[in-house]
Amino acid sequence: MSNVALQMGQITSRPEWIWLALGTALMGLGTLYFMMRGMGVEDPGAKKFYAITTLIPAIAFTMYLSMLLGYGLTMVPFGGEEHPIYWARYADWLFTTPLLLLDLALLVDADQGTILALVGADGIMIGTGLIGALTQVYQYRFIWWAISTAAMLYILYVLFFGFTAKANEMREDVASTFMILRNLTIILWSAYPVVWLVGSEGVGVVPLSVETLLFMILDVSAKVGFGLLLLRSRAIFGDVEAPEPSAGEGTAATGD
Ligand SMILES: *C/C=C(C)/C=C/C=C(C)/C=C/C1=C(C)CCCC1(C)C
Repeated sequence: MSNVALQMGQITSRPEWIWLALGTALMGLGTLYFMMRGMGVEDPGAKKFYAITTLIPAIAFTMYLSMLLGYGLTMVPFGGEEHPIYWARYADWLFTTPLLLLDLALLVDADQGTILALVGADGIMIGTGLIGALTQVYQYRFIWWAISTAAMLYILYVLFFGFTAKANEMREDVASTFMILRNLTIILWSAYPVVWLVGSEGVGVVPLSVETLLFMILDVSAKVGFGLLLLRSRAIFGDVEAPEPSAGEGTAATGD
């Protein structure tokens, strides 16, 4: 058997490979779709949203591929056993979660101090999550989980209070798009610590294949689903585009 064939055999010998393959495909398709949609966009504000929102599934695509091919996987001993841990998730999340927050921040025109605080808390959330995933003393894994969850609660608090207050001062379409994306983010992000806790990183009552499916659904919804809702909204265009003149007879009589 050739080397390549041997490696292919290893991929399908991991039952979760199918969900990693599906995740890779959906992230790839999402990236291509956002790229194609963004090609004709001229508005500088909208271009910014397109660039950020396309980058998110693009990064996830590379990390899903690395997990599928077995590179993003390592074995960690804890509780007297070796456990398969997909570390590449954290490399993905370290970059994609701040970009998602940046999308929301740009939408409500958040100040730089708030953005810095959010991105900092986000780095702590993902960094301590990774340390927890790689920690070998079983009980200590849950200390890191708790710190990571505290950082997440801070982020969701800022979205729920600070950002919402800002959104209410914005144009109607911006405020309503923000509310939808805010709720989606709060619901989806809150599920991550739960999946981690019940999955192979935590107490392990949910098998790795099911955990991989759950993370894939969350990742695709929080990135591609989020992007679809954001990029098809008029909220990403600046004020100049907001009043849509109803072309036709009505205006002709006024003479201007
Ligand atoms: C596209 C990927 C997204 C939106 C990922 C979000 C990930 C989280 C909100 C992860 C949070 C975690 C905790 C709060 C505690 C346990 C460790 C993590 C990293 C799973």
